[in-house]
Amino acid sequence: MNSQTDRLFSQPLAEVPDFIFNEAVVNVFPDMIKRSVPGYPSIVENTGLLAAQFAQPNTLLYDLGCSLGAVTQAMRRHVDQPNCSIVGIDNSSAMVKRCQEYLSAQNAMFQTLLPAEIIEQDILQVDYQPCSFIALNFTLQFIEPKQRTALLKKLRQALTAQGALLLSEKIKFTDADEHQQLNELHLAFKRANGYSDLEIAQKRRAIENVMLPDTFEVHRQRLLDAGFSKVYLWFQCLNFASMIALP
Ligand code: GEK
Repeated sequence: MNSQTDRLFSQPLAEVPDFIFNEAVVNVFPDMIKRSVPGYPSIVENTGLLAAQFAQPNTLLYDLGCSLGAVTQAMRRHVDQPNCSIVGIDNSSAMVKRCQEYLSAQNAMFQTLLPAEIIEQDILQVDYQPCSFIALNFTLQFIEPKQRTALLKKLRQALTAQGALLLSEKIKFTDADEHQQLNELHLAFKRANGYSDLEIAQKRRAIENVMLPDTFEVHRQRLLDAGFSKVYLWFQCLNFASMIALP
């Protein structure tokens, strides 16, 4: 269960295939996401606090695209409401298997934790149950753009009145200079974390067809179109942002 250093793109590849969340990625995932996503540890930890504020008794909390369950683990530690439990969902079987192992390890470390179940499923196919908190932490960007509004509408319908949806994403910018400068800073962040220019270029090629970011304005409007009434940006670090949407 030891996590390894991400060297997946360190050797020149004749052809770079599209990125998939397979076992090789699972083995390096905690290292990869920390070295690639500015602000990731702060977002995860604060998601636990946000979930604690919005969680209602007798409801579910969802962690959609849960990967190895970092957000699920933070929510389990912070949320303290009667008859609440967490459902983490991911469509990568390798992620789900490792996530379940991580949660068992967490069970052994803490005495009181919210119950959590991890399910292998496409988040577009889920029959969502009444829930008070939904985390989409860097997952919507992997959903086909034309499916995004329908998914958010479904989530909005499942959300209870006092609940909230958290959406974290890599973001684009309408202003070309702002876009370029924040992307340059992101490259600097990756270099400072030990990624070579080759690794950065090959990863970019692998991800460009599967991860499709939007601007904050597009996210905001889409959330409003899906029936949310308010959208707040609560965190931004370079070109990565997290927002809260209220019913
Ligand atoms: C974290 N939230 O550590 N259905 C279910 N899962 C999906 C789907 C789908 N349609 N599409 C992609 N995924 C995590 C990080 S990672 C972000 C999320 C990243 C899953 C995919 O298998 C992967 O585990 C996750 O969404 C995206 O807080 O790697 O940049």
